[in-house]
Amino acid sequence: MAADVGLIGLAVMGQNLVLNLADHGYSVAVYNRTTSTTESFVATTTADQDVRATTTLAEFVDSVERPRRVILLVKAGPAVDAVIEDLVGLLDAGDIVIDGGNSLYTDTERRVEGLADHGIRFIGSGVSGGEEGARHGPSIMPGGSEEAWPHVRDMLQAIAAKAGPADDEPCCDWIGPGGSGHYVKMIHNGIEYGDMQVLAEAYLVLTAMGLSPAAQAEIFAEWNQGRLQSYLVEITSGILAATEDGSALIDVILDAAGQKGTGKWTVISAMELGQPMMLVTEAVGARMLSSFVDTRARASALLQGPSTALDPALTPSDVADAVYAAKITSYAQGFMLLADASNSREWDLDLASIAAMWRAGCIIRAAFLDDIAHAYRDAPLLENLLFDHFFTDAINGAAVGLRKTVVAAAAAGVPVPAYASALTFYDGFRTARGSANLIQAQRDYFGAHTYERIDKPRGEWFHTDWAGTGGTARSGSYSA
Ligand code: 2AM
Repeated sequence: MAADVGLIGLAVMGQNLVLNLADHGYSVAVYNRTTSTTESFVATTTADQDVRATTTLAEFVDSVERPRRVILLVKAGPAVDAVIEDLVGLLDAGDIVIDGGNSLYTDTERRVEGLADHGIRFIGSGVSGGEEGARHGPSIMPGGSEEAWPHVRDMLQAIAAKAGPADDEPCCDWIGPGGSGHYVKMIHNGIEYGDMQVLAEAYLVLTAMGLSPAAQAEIFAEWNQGRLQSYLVEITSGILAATEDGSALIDVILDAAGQKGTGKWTVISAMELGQPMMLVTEAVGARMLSSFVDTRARASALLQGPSTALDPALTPSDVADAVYAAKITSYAQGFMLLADASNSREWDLDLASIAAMWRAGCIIRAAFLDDIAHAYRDAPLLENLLFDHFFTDAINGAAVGLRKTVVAAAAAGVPVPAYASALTFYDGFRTARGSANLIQAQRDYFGAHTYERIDKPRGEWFHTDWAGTGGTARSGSYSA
């Protein structure tokens, strides 16, 4: 009998997804470019895991039941196109290809259209949760060819993480057309950059308070019991508790952060859409600055900061508020971007469902995502997360500690870009009349870009001959 599903690409994510599928009763045909990997992997599976090795793509395709369901977990980029090109001639119309790798959403968009020309239904699915998630239940974000969804729904929901009060709500649902599945995964990763930076700043401020990594591990463990409960807070506690030869391991790790680009792509998309995803932008920038290790060492000898110590009135509870307020701000920004992307690309994203899918399995999983899911379930067209009454109250409360933390950190010269950015966004957002009137006047002064007036209807544009030397010509204008 043919296998229920096929999977190509047996690196660690692929292997773990195969085992997850097999544990849920699916028979899986597997193929990998390097055959020895296929053979050694299949040799490790158990008798009750129905995993079948194939050594050529033709044999692989022949061994999967029709309409075929073929999952790709090959290296994102040209490798995905290469495998698709080889597959196209072997598959039949109606077959389904699911790319579960970290593809860029614009590539997915192109592949959905390209394969539709061959009658092949293509799904680009974000899969989050790392190796452990892939093995025991990731968050799965499928998008693309919607008529394929009924054929893969049960399978993907079976292997996904489960959330909710009874742990029976799969963290996998249909995202939308085109590249929307991979787009939502990209935003997940961008938000993850923000969450990590927010916690790294807590570590820096608590360190400036004189708290040892071991003491901080306890604080993070305590935070993990309340509103900050999340996978990243939990592992941060474990990281700060870890020792090597009796000393904190964190103290010997080089402070130069790596990145694979999903944070950067999130920021690029936000810029393109004109959305102020400021906290994640700072998080990406902070990683970039961290990589200049030698230059920073030279700068530390040249550039002076304040000699003031951190304000002793600042407490770990203020820092907890800073973490919470910064997180709320970052998610408000992330959901602004998702809402805009949904509108401009006509994806019709269900924001409540996306928040619900991130409750378990993925790296940003957190109790707090339940609150976001509630907010958008109560009001699908919510203009902004901060307008939901729960979050309005939450940020009004936590902004006090955030402000205290930013002030204390700035006075002592401790860099907290994510907190400062969150506070700036918060203050800017709640300022009904800001300073852009001056920007508009400057633009009109040097470039005759015109301005609107508060005493006239929106859309009426005025120009002033500021220096008394200009003509009456006006420049064309656009709004970002
Ligand atoms: P490999 O074991 O033969 O290298 C992650 O790199 C996965 O993608 C691996 O399973 C790898 O196969 C596969 N991969 C990378 N580039 C590929 C390509 N051009 N064609 C097919 N598979 C590829």
